[in-house]
Amino acid sequence: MEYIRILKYLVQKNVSSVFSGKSQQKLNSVDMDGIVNFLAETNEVIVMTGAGISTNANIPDFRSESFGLYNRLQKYNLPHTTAVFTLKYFKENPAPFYDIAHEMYPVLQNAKPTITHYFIKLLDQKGKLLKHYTQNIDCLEELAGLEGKKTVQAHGHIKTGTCLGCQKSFDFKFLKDKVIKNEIPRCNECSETIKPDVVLFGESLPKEFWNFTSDFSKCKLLIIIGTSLAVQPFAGLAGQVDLNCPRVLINRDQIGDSEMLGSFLTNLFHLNPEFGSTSNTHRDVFLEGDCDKICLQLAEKLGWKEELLKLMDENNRNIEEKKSKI
Ligand code: CNA
Repeated sequence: MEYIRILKYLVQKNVSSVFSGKSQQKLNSVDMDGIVNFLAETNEVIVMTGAGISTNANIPDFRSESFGLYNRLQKYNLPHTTAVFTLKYFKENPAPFYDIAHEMYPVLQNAKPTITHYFIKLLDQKGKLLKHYTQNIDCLEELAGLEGKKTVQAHGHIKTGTCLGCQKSFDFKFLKDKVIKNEIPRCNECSETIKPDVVLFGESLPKEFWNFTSDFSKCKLLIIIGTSLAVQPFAGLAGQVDLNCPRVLINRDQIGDSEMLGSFLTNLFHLNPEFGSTSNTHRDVFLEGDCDKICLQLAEKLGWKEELLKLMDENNRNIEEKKSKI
């Protein structure tokens, strides 16, 4: 282990110095103000998001210490923590997955987009958003008004489900009605289990995801929000931008600091940003804290705060009105 740590340090230092020798700093300052000034002048922004942008909508993420879903899985006596979200285990025993879904569906149904979702929508309104790549399955970006073609839902979504047997498709209402009654949704044709169209571990990602090279090669600023960047291949997208492209992480926790070999390889090939590292200071900025607070701060510094709050207020009122008519 010690050997790997030393090797990792030497290789990182070496690779970083080679890159930093050729690197061109595009930010006036490698901090929030540098990002704000750069963003004011830049279009072709890509935003990568994870479950952290929806925790303020009361939707738990995976890994947060008290609130995260992983913490609630002990009672299922699983072979390993993530088993409930793997295709193999789901096929053998969908009950724990649907037990969690039973708890989560009412939350998902009532959730409203957060300031962060509206900040992404505003980036689009300002003509700055090239694409939003999300791991989230809650579709809150859509509820915030972001057009479908602007988002790549890399891990699928909960809007539909598919029968594992005959592949028949089912809508959200069908699934929700069963899940809320604590039933496992079964196909009305062949009686096989229906799986929501979320990507479980062991499944391939949707084909829109695999067009990432054309987006990421154009990217001028990468904003990563509310994710532990622990899930591949999504996490590797962070390494797909140009070596000089500024990257900002807005997150409650520092990430990418694992001693695992997987992390060693991703760092070696610069797949993951080195936020907070002293060896890669010319382009990576870590803004630590709650993403809604930080997005609001960014909006204020950009002179967009009033617009952001108005957008959120009006849209949330429309959502309420639509729900009251259902
Ligand atoms: P994760 O591994 O749970 O990481 C979430 C990260 O967000 C952590 O680093 C937290 O510290 C951080 N965070 C949490 N709340 C905030 C906040 N308010 N402000 C700033 N940072 C915050 O989740 P990832 O998205 O990285 O993992 C990928 C999984 C989670 C994907 O496969 C998703 O499908 C899955 N997931 C999605 C949802 C959703 O759709 N809302 C919910 C739960 C899990």
